[in-house]
Amino acid sequence: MTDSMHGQKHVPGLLADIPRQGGFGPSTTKPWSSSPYHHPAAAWGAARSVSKVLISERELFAGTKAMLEMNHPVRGFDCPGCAWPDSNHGVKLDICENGIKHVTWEMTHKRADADFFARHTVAELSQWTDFDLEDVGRLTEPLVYDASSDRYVPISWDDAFTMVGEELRGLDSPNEAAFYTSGRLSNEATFLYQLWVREFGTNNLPDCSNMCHEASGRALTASIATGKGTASLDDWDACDLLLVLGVNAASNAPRMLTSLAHAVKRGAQVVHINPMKEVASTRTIVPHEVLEMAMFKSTDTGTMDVQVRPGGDLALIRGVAKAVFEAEDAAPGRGALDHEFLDRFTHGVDEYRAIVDAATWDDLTAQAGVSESDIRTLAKLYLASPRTIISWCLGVTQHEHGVDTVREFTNLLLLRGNIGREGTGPSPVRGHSNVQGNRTCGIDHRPKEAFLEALDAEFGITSPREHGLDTVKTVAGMNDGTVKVFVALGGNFVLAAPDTKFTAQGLTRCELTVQVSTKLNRSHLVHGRKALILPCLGRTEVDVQASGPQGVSCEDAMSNVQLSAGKRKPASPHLKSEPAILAGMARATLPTSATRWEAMVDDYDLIRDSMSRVLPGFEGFNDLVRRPLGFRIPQAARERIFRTPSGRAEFSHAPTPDVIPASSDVLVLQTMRSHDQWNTTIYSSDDRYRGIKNLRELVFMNRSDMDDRGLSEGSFVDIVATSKDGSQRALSRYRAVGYDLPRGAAAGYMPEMNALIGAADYSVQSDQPLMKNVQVRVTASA
Ligand SMILES: Nc1nc2c(c(=O)[nH]1)N[C@H]1C(S)=C(S)[C@@H](COP(=O)(O)OP(=O)(O)OC[C@H]3O[C@@H](n4cnc5c(=O)[nH]c(N)nc54)[C@H](O)[C@@H]3O)O[C@H]1N2
Ligand SMILES: Nc1nc2c(c(=O)[nH]1)N[C@H]1C(S)=C(S)[C@@H](COP(=O)(O)OP(=O)(O)OC[C@H]3O[C@@H](n4cnc5c(=O)[nH]c(N)nc54)[C@H](O)[C@@H]3O)O[C@H]1N2
Ligand SMILES: [Mo]
Repeated sequence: MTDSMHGQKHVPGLLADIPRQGGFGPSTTKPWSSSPYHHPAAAWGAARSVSKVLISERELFAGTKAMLEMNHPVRGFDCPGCAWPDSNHGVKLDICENGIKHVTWEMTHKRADADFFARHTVAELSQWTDFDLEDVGRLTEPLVYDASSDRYVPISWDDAFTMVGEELRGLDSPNEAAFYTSGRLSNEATFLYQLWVREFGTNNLPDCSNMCHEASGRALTASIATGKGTASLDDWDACDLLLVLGVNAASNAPRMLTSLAHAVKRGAQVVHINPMKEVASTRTIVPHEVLEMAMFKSTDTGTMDVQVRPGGDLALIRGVAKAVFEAEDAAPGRGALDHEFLDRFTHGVDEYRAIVDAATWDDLTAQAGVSESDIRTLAKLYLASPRTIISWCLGVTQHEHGVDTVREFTNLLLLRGNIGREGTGPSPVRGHSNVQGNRTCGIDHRPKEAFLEALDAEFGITSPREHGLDTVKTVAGMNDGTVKVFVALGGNFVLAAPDTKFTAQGLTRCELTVQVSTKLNRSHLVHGRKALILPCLGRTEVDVQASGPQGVSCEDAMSNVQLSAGKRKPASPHLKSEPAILAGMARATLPTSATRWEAMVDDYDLIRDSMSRVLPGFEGFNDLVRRPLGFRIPQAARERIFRTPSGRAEFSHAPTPDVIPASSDVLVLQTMRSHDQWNTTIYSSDDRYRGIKNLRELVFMNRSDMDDRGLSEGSFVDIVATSKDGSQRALSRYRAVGYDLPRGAAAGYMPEMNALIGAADYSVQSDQPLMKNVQVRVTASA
């Protein structure tokens, strides 16, 4: 490795670059192993894995009870595990392994209390793995960093709020502060958060969506004037063809397995498009079908697998469109295209057709990495299907051409009128349990004028109009000194963002960092000159305010909004709810504000009243949200009303991108989650469905690519990534593991591999970091 290697200097707070087994997860000296997984997804392995977590947390009974409360309409709380909707046919026990792990993790009996922080300096904690940090347990009281002892020490809530207020009011401009949201914040807390930030005077609201589905939002807004999917769970139950692209459903949206299995059972076609063959594309034991589980009966969850080249999805879908146009030419007006829909509701199909015609099969197959005959098979399925849904996740969005790709999905759907009709539509799989609700309720660094006008009218304020900073620009701003205060509502920014050392360096340059969190994590150790940790209630806990116990709401990936009320006793009597913490910081920042911060916290109904007047579709919010199954936010596009500038659904006309690396020794590395992790929270160093035990520092490769480099299974390798700006970043002594991946593709785990992604490596279409498109060279370690 060369001296020009980027960012080799160690940043305080980060784990030093010493080789260890287990990555940021629990360190282990047990032998690692890799062997193919041959069982259906979910199944008994899931049950065993759940009981391991429950037992290790000594929460078997409480955990089971909480599971039963989870996702119950009205009485229950919303599962914080993912954004997949609950069954809308009454309550089924559609619980999943990873939801249970997630909830148990929050309910732990362990505590990170003041005694703990008195015993350990920050320098010492920095040497712990991220697993060990979170494993200390729930935070119990507000803490402030004390530089003289290098420790976090207790501070009163009032003093903490005062510190935030004084620091913010002392800035030369409100734009010198940035306010991050991780997608777990409730709608009510979100609304207060953005209100505080805009009343203060900035739109600097970076969020985890900037790393997740920014591309989907931008693409769908441009095409059909809604930032969200239009399909509902009923549509999933009615469709004839499901195209599922770039998602590891068995690990990251396990309740989707139920929908996939039901679809296959009733004869629908389910096509999985992914460079990796994930277990969700084969079989599952439907999580809630106890009888099936007892009989070891599994159900197919896929009917076809397409192993696309990384980033090749646009070319693949364009190939399908090409075959659709060919079918139309072969039998004009016989139903290949939905002419009536195209004429009445869309704009730009002729230009689209011209682009598709001009694309050659040679080019499309090379870019997609899929043969013409496979693409034609896919097209046959599409032409034979009266109702089609296209669903996708990060394998599509975290690429350079994410926006164009999602727009291409919409193009394909439009050709056959697969929008605004039962059993059809685009259907992105969202990540965090309320990431979609956060956007709906105002977390947006590029807010729409109509929203700001309504907000200003409700509160008598003047919101700033200038667009704010997203995640990537916030990190740059911290580094160049233009962002001086960083507030995070949840999340683990330093590990979630790309270019770990650059992000860490940025955080340490801040005047003040404020982390509102439930558990200790790396972002508390990589802190500003002043730093606060403000501990909040978790989703499972009861939230009592002056008017009594409060509920909050969340929006799932299919626009359903439901009330969520925790039942458990809070982990500590000193915790505050997120709305209360936000109101406290807001009052301290805006002492003369006319907003009734205190009253809204006393009774969240008042927050919802304001929301009902500001947010379209939320009229009567307090009543709607108390309906047994909540409500679905209306979407014009579902009714075939497209509020684009032309008033029609817009075809996009993007060129076919070149996604083949210029140099043949470059691999396209994607950074993804293992089965046993939740973003930056790593439960164990296993990845069950990919057959991995006790290992996270690995790179999955095609076996021929390994042979070419003289690597055998488990060989130590160095991975060197070259950024868009030419700078290089490296990880050394990772293990090469053979996997069923196309040649030229590689995969490994986030957040460890964020060290490879440069600050310049974001999509110019979506501003999303290129987390699935890291250009690397892999060589045997010296
Ligand atoms: N248990 C659990 N659940 C979670 C999370 C978690 O960490 N743990 N995280 C939540 C969050 S915030 C999110 S955003 C979601 C993330 O859910 P996923 O999108 O499933 O997340 P990843 O693990 O990044 O997996 C990316 C998938 O895309 C595929 N892929 C990579 N490149 C390409 C490509 O070019 N084309 C195609 N077609 N596929 C590709 C990969 O092989 C992999 O299957 O899950 C949410 N749910
Ligand atoms: N290389 C690479 N990097 C990625 C990705 C990738 O695929 N590859 N994915 C990106 C994506 S999609 C996302 S969404 C981000 C995730 O980024 P983040 O949302 O920033 O990270 P999380 O790991 O979900 O946050 C975990 C922390 O949240 C806190 N927390 C948990 N529950 C609560 C709660 O109820 N309230 C509050 N206030 N705090 C709570 C705990 O302290 C916990 O340590 O990572 C991104 N980073
Ligand atoms: Mo996400």
